[in-house]
Amino acid sequence: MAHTMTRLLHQESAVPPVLLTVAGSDPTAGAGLQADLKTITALGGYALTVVTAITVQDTQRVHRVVPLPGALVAQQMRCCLAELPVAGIKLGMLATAEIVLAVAEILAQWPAVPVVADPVLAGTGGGTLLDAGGREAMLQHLLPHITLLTPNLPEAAALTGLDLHTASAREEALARLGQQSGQAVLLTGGHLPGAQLTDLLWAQGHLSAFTHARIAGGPFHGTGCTLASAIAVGLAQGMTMATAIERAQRWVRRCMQESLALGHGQRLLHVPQNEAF
Ligand code: PXL
Repeated sequence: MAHTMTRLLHQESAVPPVLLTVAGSDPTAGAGLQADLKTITALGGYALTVVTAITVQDTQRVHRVVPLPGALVAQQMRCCLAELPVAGIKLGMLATAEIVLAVAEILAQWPAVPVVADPVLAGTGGGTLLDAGGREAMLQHLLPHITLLTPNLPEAAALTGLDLHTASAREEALARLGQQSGQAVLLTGGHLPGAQLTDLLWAQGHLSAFTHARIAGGPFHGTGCTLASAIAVGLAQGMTMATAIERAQRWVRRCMQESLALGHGQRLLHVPQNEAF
């Protein structure tokens, strides 16, 4: 009887879309692989988690980064992709040029799977999370395989070499990165001052703006990882890019509102309890 019930429950519940996140471990679980796992699960996906690096950090700073060999990252990805029905990939901290190149090679073999990439260069409180060669490798080899790139302002400035203090420079940066990926780029506006913040989407030459009231009380740890993961789940669930972005922004804002000041530094994003998204 109990066995039959279990079987019925399994049959009746829809199979969640499978998301593969490729990211660094953050032991505070505000950002990184742990943030991805929380968001993907909460929004109705099943997360496969490929580790790229171990970071040692608290809420104040990154103390140490130990990247894994590129071949080991590639082997984890290949093993998951060969067996499991991956409907979306999220890329976070890739740590080294070697890992970036290994990941790019695998993405080239799975062109039908949408890829959302957060070009993680540094921690919220400092600390280098991608080596100098990695940046160049990302531009040349990774971007062509990416469906949506989600840089924040410092990341877009570092990737383009542009000073992004004016709106026209920001649009120029978006167009440059967009043309290199050929698909879409979302430039997040949280680093700009003001009571309102605007995320700008470049998609096949068209710009659109998403404006929200700023949530006070930061700094927050994990906003970039949480946003990119949430968008990846939405795309895997069949949402349009704009709908996936809007749902992800609502999700990040709720996680910011629920964030916890557990240490002495940044607030850790936290999953709202018992809410449907
Ligand atoms: O928020 C960017 C980020 C991504 N991934 C890992 C991190 C951080 C920030 O500290 O530690 C593993």
